[in-house]
Amino acid sequence: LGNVSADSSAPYPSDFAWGAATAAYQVEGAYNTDGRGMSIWDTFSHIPGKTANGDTGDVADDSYHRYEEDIKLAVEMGITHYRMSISWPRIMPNGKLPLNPKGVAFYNDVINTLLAHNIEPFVTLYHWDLPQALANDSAGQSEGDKLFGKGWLEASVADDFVTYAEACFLQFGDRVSNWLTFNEPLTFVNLGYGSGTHAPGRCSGCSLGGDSATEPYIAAHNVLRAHGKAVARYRQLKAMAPSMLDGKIGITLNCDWGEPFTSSKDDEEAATRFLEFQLAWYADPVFFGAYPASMVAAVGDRLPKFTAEEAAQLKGSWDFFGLNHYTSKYVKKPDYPAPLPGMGNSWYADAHTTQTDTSIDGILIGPLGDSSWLHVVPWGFRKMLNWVAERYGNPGIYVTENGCDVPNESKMSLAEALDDKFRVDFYRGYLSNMAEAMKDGVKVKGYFAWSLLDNFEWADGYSKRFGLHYVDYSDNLKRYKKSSAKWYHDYIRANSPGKSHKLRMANPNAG
Ligand code: GBH
Repeated sequence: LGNVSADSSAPYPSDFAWGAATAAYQVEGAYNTDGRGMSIWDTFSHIPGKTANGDTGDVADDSYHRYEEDIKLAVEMGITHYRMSISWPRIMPNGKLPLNPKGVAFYNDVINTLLAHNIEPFVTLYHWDLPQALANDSAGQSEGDKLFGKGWLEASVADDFVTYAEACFLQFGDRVSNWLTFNEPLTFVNLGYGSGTHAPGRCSGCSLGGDSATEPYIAAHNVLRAHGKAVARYRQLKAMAPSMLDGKIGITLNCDWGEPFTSSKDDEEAATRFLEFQLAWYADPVFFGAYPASMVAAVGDRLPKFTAEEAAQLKGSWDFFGLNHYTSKYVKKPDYPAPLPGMGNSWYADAHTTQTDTSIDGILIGPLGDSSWLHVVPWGFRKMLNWVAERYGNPGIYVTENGCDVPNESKMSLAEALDDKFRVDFYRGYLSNMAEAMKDGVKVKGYFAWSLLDNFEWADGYSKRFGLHYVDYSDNLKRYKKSSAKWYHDYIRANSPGKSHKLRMANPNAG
């Protein structure tokens, strides 16, 4: 594996959060156990043709029943923090009150088990599994409307989300110090309402209905409204019960780094637009209370407007910046005027950029993982972190996801897959660039590897593996340590001057 030594001048503070991440629908399985309701991902993954090999999250890693074993893997790896998500329909089968006591009990068990092992839960409220029942509430005309309702297109879903968030704060908030409202709205909005490749499968021309010119902007708008309201509610509750709730809250946003294809002004502006259309679309409202000017100009009337009250609520609705980052692209200005000819309006056309994987000299930006979108570009991570720090006034940043899949891993023998040198190189490169960014002055407070273990990779089903641990889907879901898990363990140990993060107490009486 090569030598793992402390990144000597890496200024990891003693309370740095070293973690790994998962998400409920990707690992839990037990989709109809103990009163769990259906989510739009259950419905979507059961439609033939929507996922690779027709895979679903019905069983996934069965972490619902095997969470103790998974936490043991986390303990053995030496992480201080575990990022997990709560399944909304597991604790609210109808998307609304009342709560499902068995669902609540499950998350109490997970949280208490983590704390009993000195691992802090870092909890995402929404990692894409909208309760199907809410969708049904608003059923409309098209095939997709009937199946899914309007989901995030419906303004009232923001209020349902706040009810759900409040229930989580009250049930688990005495033991959870860090909350994330949403995971990657860019991804579930663009793929769910722009390209139709994720639930609820909508786009212009999609059989389930949709309108890629308007719906992504409407869905994003409602997600942002929901975020603003949920953060306001958390702060209200915190003020009322400071001894019970004294945590921090934020949102986690994903962004690929955009490196200008040439040093021309056109390409530099295109690269900035590329970053603004991904990250600033969400982060500007959260930090500044307004959409980026480039989007206001390009999207025009199709971009909804915040009321003065909403803008004020959104502005400052963060205690830290949550960032998911995987890869980088070269970006250039297309040689046609916006929008893309023949494509009509869409987020892609509005952004008016072209992405390429090869430089002007014909050199690949970085080795390709198993997924066609994932090139390994460690230096892009350092630039990405610096860009966030500069634009948003150097906030504390948690890198809430970073990781890769390995070319052909799913086709390898078990022994070959466990020897994942490619992934070790990925982490070595990205972590050393994160350390460089910290030396540049970026305030990184924590880092979460995606993922603790192989899991249901959305539309790619089980055909892509991002885990530090291997899950044998052909042999009773047995877990194995990959080389990368051992390497990460050694890296954490070499770079932890001493754990000093504040731990809450497990509460055996909760629930
Ligand atoms: C994350 O998304 C998710 O949060 C996590 O659940 C997931 O398991 C993990 O990454 C690994 O994928 O197929 O060309 O339409 C990462 C950001 C954005 C990467 C959407 C893939 C799809 C490109 N993702 N992108 S494409």
